[in-house]
Amino acid sequence: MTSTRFSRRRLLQLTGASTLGALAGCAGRLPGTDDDGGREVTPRSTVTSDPDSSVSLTAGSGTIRPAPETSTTNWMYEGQYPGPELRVQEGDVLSVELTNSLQKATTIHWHGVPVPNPVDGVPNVTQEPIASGETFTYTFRAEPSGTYFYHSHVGLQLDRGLLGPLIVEEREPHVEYDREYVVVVDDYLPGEPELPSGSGRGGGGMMGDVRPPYEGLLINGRLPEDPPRFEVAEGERVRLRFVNAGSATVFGVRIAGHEMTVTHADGRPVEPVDVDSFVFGAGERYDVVIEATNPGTWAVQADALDGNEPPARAVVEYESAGGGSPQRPSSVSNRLQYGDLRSISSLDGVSGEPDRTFDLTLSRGRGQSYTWTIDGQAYPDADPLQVRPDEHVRIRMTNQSPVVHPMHLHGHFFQVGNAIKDTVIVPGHRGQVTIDFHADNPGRWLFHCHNLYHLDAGMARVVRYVE
Ligand SMILES: [Cu+2]
Repeated sequence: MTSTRFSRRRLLQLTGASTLGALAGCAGRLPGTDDDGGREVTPRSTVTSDPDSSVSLTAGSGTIRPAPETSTTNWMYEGQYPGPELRVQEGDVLSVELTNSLQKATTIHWHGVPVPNPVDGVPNVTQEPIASGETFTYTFRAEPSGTYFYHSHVGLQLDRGLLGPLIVEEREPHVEYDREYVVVVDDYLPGEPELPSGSGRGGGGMMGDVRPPYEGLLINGRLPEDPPRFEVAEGERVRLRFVNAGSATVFGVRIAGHEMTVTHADGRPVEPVDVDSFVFGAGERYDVVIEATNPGTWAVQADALDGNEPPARAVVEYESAGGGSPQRPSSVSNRLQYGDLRSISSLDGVSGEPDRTFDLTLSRGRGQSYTWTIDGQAYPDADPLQVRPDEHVRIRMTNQSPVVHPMHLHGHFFQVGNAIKDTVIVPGHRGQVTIDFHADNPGRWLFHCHNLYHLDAGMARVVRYVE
């Protein structure tokens, strides 16, 4: 956090209602109107008490060097990629003043944190995009604890490097550990991201997809030829907080010489489960603990399951090991499945039968252009999913495409099996996933695929609270 400026400052007045009122509604509907049988519910207001932590972030462009011989121009926060780690205690009020030094408008979304709607950072849904040269202050109570990340929610800016980790420390962890490292896994795209062209090979045919021209895979901003090193001492328990900040990559993660005990999924504590690998899609997070009982130098490896770039790497290095090249992980025999995850806490308001169910089909759009749809509609030309306060809402998804979709719901955690998460992979080839959530956070919340290209090509809906 060295270049992050902390200060106590007066909050900018955040008036969510007027911000919302100034904007056109989702799918062209104005808030507060009675179409589709409901008046929009006023969101929870933002925190007005003095912040416990105040941070200034500037979004701008600069040069990154992911390896000694490699450099490129990126967009980033505070001149760092990944952006500065924001770390606060559970329940603290965090205030982040974002200054936009880019030539394009931007926002920040606090991925996974159920913030009040006006500070959720979705352009034209919860706020106007922050114009070049302008500032905007996001203030919210950081809860519950967990491993999160923050990123731009405008267009394809996430794939230009506008991201960073957000750690909300628990007051009483349910697992013991001696030290921890944050592990941000990402795909590396030098240059400006763009949507594939619609037709023919460039669009991957009618049903499939095309991968962006990634030139590598990164851990904490490093290519595998210059991996970050995580020092450990023999006998320690080491917590690793993995964030998939990639824009279009499903990663499979392994650590040589050590079993991983998964302790948290998307920040929520789970009953510890031992595995030798896990898979996560864009936007998912897992915390694991390893026991440092096997001195040496060991690779942490993240393979792209849907790409053929060399795997991202980090190195776990025992103080006693004295360097040397790391040993590679062996083949996978015990990979984490969603069914292995058992949340320690329960989600209120989702027991029994739902009050409302949406059956949604995920698929590639028909026609010439590159589009991805939910029930045949491509956002923003798509109907909102209307819910009423306090409802138990179920969403059943069927994936009619051959590629996976990591689906993310803003503003809420959801139950999937026995886990509580905010992002879940829906497998390809008619894969089905059902999520349940409690409608306890009024506003307009994006529900979307976290493959950034699918999102930008329409795979999103707004969950809209009406009464
Ligand atoms: Cu998708």
